[in-house]
Amino acid sequence: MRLRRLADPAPGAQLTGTSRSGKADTTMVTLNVTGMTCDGCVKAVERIIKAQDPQANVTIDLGSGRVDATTSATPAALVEAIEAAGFGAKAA
Ligand SMILES: [Cu+2]
Repeated sequence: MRLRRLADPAPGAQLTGTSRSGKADTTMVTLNVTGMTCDGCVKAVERIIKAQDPQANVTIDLGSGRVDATTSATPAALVEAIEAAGFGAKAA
């Protein structure tokens, strides 16, 4: 079939493993997280968020409990995951 080639993926199209390369479908999510008492907690919360979205950009302030994440994960998903780890979390 002459037109068959049109359906083939372009060489290198899947190099990054994402089908939306070049289009960051992310939002800025701010959460208030309670129960963080040390840097270990901060790292744990960061890990939890990155488990939801490995591409997430996360900033956490231990003193205020404020968590800013630029991520494709939804606030609800992040709250649920953080609470499952034993912290308190609310969308700010
Ligand atoms: Cu801690």
